Amino acid sequence: MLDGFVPFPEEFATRYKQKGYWIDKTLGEEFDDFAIKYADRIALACNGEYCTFREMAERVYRLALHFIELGLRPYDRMILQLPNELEFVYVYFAAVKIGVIPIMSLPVHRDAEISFFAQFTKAKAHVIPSRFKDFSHQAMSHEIRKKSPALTLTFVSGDNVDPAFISITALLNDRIEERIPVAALSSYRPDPMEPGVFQLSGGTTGVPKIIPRTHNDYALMFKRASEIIRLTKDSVFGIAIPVNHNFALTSPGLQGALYCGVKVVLIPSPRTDVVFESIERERITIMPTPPALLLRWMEAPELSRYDLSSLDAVLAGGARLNPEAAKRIKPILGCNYHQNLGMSEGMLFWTERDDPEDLLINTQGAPMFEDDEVRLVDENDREVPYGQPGELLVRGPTTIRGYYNSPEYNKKAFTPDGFYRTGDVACMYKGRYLSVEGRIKDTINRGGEKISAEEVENHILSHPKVENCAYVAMPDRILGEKGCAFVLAKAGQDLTLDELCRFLKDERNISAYKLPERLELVHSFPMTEVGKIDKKELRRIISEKLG
Ligand code: J2J
Repeated sequence: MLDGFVPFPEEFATRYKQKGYWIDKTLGEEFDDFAIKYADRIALACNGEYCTFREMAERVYRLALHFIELGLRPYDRMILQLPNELEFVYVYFAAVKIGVIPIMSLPVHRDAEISFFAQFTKAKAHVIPSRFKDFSHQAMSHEIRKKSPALTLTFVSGDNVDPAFISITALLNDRIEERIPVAALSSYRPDPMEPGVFQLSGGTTGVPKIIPRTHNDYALMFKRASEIIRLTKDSVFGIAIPVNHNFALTSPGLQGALYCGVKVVLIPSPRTDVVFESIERERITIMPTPPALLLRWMEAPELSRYDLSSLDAVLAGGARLNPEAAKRIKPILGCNYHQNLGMSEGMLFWTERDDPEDLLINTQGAPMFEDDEVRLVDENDREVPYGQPGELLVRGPTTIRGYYNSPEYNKKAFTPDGFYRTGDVACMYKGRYLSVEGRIKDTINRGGEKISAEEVENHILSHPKVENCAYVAMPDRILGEKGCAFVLAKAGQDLTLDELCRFLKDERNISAYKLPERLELVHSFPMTEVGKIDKKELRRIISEKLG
């Protein structure tokens, strides 16, 4: 078993298998099945390029053989940082096919995050675009490799590949299967009970937490989600958010769509015009989207210039959808919607199309499985009365039992009997439906992107002019929340937002989405009774200030 992985207890694993949730197939075997079943259909579209399931499989197997030849083996880790492009799909499935565990990082991650993943997981490979939004991932990979002895392979999509790195295009053009038969891949079969994918936690701690998803539970997740949202062979699935994210990859995402033989359109940018143009051209029927993007689409002046009549449903998740916004979806976009409450740790809730209006608008849905266990508890872990708000604790056949290699933190993040403490506050509503009412975890949810306050605070604290700081959410009409830094400067020092952001970006190398969008200089902090900075009060102060 992979060191640092917390397996499901025997008794639960047996039950989940007996009940048919887990079928002991690897994600690679799932891929083999749909690639054969839908061979001649179009699997992928991106920027006007198309490929069939057969072509996709040929490229996936070719890359997998190259990975083996280059020394990658089951359970090796690979940091996968590609954007929404065809190469992402080939690399992802090639990795899971031979049990190499992709770490689903984002193209916007920078040295601070990637170095941590490389060192913490001892990843062997880093997969990057040659250039993305004017940033050189290649220069970054060089720097990271100097600090990360295990990282010895960098794979690059696109052209102008550094000679020290490996070109994915060159691998795809080299017909290795004429030297080594594709059947050889079956010798590299991972155990479906072991982690197949490492997702990343939005996290509440100084460093991101790594979420090990097993082949068994990940496959269960995308299959059931694809039924709930009613994918049919005529659906066309559009992905405009980073495909690396759990929502876009597995809920039901890329994997669930391909499993149903559905064409997946990888949209390179969430920009409104790019998205609308893609919907019109590819006749997209269904799309996952955080509420922030959905609001932008609904308010876009160019909306009426495009034919979006193919849209059948949007999937709204990642942050709370305002009920007023929910009511406007059908009149404005002319389509249905499903709300979902998801988490990379596993459990997923959905509203369904035929749900009564009240549930559809006001709740984030019900769990997917009978064996999904949900508890709402008070601060002493006692269950709250039905209908009252409490912290959401979850356990079930898709929910992890521990973060990778984090035994101490796991004691806090999970109950002794294995429930994951989500940090979300929810109310139970008509049966098993939930509505999210808030959260107790110290994160900022910026349009669906989660930012750990502690992680950013640690970076801010390293600024030479900063004495103390607190990073909190401030309200934003479109994004829901943005980050506001309250800073107590050292005596006689002044600090501007610009100066702070430049430091965080250039010296601390953190991703742009984590940067504060407002700075409040203070002379002291409100404190709680136990002597901690009172963030609740800071959130109140900034909300009031912003009106
Ligand atoms: C309020 N908060 C929500 C919602 C997620 C599908 C969809 C989303 C994610 C995801 C995902 C919310 N209303 N509808 O993994 O598979 C907040 C909660 C939750 C956290 C998880 C998927 N939907 N949230 O967003 O790991 O706070 O996963 O605990 O990024 O997002 O974040 P993440």
